[in-house]
Amino acid sequence: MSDVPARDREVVAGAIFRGGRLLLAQRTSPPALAGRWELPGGKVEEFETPQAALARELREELAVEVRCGARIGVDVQLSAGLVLRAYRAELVSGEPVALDHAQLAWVDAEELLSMDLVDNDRAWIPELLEELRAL
Ligand code: DCM
Repeated sequence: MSDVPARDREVVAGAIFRGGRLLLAQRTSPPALAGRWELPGGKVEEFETPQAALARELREELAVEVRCGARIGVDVQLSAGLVLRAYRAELVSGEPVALDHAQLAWVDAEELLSMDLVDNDRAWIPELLEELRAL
């Protein structure tokens, strides 16, 4: 038995801002979440950094290269041992396309408030709004 506590596995999500707007992606699965909007991302693999995982997920899902920036918003506990965190992501190359989502949307502050976001991501609305209103 080790005395070192197990660290939470992490799900990372990217906040991409451009021209006063934030990129949202509409989920296709699972059925309970299909049609609802999220910051795109996914699970950090074993031996992968959150930054590398975010870059990999956004490459797979949006066909873009990003540079992972600072954390934004609170930790969201998904289940025992699984935590969801948002990071700023800066577009380095490519134009986002929905490879894994139903569609994408670039929203301003007002539109963000009207989107049907997945419950977990609603925790980040204050910081996302603050950023959009400062742009
Ligand atoms: N998830 C979330 N919000 C995000 C990204 C992911 O709530 N912006 C959740 C949905 C799943 C888990 O994280 O419970 C893993 O995500 P995925 O199904 O996209 O791999």
